[in-house]
Amino acid sequence: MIARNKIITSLACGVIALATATTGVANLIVNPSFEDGLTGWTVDGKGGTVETSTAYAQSGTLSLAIDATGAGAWASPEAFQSFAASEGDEFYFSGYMLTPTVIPNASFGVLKMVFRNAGGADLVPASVSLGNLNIAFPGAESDPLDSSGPAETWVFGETQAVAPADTVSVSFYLLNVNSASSGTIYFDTITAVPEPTSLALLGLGLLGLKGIRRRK
Ligand SMILES: [Ca+2]
Repeated sequence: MIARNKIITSLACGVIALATATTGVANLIVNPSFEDGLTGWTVDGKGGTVETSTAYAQSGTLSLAIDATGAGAWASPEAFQSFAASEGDEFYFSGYMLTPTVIPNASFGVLKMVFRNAGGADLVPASVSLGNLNIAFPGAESDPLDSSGPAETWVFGETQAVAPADTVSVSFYLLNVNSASSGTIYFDTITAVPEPTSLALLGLGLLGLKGIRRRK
């Protein structure tokens, strides 16, 4: 009877762990809403600028403004965060993008997940279950905010992908892919989480159960 109670306790812990997983506490991104300035983010304006702005905010009072003005054509200003990763790891990446005016040319904003090997080369994802697979510039991308998108509206983007062989890192990029130095795209409320979180925690719960049975 005591052993059975322990098993029930263990199951309860598993349920609590699952409940925790579904509340989204596992966001890898540091400062995901830009309320702490650029803390946690690596930025490169590539001739344009990358800075926080109060002009628009999807959450809090700040967003990230990536302004391509001054960047040459297809020099794409960026902000990103990187983490250790291994083959078979799966990640979900999402966030919001906004353009003040309808984009007038081939420029676009996009969220892009890039896996790399120990040599720093970009790897083609093993699979992409949400968003779009890019083989030419390897990575997993959200649908873009482009000339077909609305102005002054936060547009949600997401992608999910599995790391291929030789992966040592994953990077989560916010990009203003700029065809004609065409201005600012705003980003806010960024999420990157390992998937499937719930299954991994369920596995830990079952391991716990096994241990209790052994000790009995
Ligand atoms: Ca914000």
